[in-house]
Amino acid sequence: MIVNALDWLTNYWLSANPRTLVIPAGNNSNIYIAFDATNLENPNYDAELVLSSNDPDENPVRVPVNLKVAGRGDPNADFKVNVTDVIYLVNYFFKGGPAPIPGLFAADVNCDNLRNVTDVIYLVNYLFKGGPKPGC
Ligand SMILES: [Ca+2]
Ligand SMILES: [Ca+2]
Repeated sequence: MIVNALDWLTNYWLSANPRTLVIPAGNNSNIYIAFDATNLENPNYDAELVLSSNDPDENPVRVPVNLKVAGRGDPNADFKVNVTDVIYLVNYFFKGGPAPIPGLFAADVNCDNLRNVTDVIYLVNYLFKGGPKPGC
């Protein structure tokens, strides 16, 4: 019988269910890992899942975890903010193009809870005129 426990530093964006389980020898079980990017503004989040057990050969097992968040100003979700995002927003606002991939919040570049041409201007100012970066 192996007793496993999954643990990590406190990360509100990463969760596991169950966090502790008992697996009889010769069997297996699933642990469901969930990522939640709600209210995350930074592009990268790192953590390490640590699987502890009573197995003397494999204790603990460490699994690096990385979450990339496509945020405001990155409507095409390529994790870069550049002129292609300006084009994406112009297409979305004025030409019936696809909605921002990460969600509609990505089009609200200036965080005023509106999605319109001022967001395009804000993004152009950031990219080409040293304006403030997208985000709240
Ligand atoms: Ca982008
Ligand atoms: Ca806005």
